[in-house]
Amino acid sequence: RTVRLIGAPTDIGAGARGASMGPEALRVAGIAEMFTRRGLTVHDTGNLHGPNNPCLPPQGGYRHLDEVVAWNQAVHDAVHTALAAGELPVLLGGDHSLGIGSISAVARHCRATGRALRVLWLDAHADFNTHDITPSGNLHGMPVACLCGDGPSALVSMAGHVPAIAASSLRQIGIRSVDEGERHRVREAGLEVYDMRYIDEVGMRAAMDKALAGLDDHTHLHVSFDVDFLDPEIAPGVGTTVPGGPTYREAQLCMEMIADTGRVASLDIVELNPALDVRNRTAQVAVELVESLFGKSTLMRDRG
Ligand code: DIR
Ligand code: MN
Ligand code: MN
Ligand code: MN
Repeated sequence: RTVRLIGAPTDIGAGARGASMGPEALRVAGIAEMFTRRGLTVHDTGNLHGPNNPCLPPQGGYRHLDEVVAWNQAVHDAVHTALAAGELPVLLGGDHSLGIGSISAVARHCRATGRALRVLWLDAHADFNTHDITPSGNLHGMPVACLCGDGPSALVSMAGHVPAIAASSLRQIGIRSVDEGERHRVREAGLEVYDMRYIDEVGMRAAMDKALAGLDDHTHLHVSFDVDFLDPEIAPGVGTTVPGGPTYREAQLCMEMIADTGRVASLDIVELNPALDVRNRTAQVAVELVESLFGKSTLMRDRG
């Protein structure tokens, strides 16, 4: 299997600057060498190009909408091309608004090949805001809403099908920051959310058993890994830290259980912000966890 690395060096959808340095920090932390160790062939296509960050205030509830559309179009096309070539796309972000282009391309590929799609959204945030309820105007707080059909038409219809994904194909894990208006929308849409309280009460194992239930042999499993999913103690290099996240071992178990399904077919690694990191430690942790996601395990063990 060949992994295609796609760098998208932009922080256009975020509040803090610096996620634009994410792709290179992940390469410096050895992401390509890690995939090679896992027995995969690595095809690093380098970085995509797009508009600079103009650092403007929101207009009509969105900051940098045109620029976010341009970056997402580039990401959509690159991810779709990788899938069509039979490679496994790994998006090196960049902020999480890029999940719109990435996941809409994955969904388009699944529709064309008649496969079911399951999206695992690992994040401290629900990313389900809309222009009328967003506290920030930052589009990295809106990708899930856009994918489910709520948002500006250029983003919502990027892959030619609205909504790009059914809300029922999504599972959110690690959530611990949901804005007031967003909370109501999450409830109304019936999103399946395994928040930190749920993980505290039943444990990561039971939470992941539920999040991974119902996959079949043909399901395309997409993992959208917002690095702020992790507790800031182990992952300080993100723009919007939220305390009370998964520990190293909880996160590793989460990744190991996803790996056990054998269904991972595309991945986003987003929101890594090297400007806020300590000696690239967060990039290193992200690479270690992705190694578990691709099947690194301590012992040989039976499934189940
Ligand atoms: C917040 C922050 N909910 C917003 N969102 C973040 O601005 O919409 N998402 N950081 O990753
Ligand atoms: Mn090439
Ligand atoms: Mn996010
Ligand atoms: Mn987040």
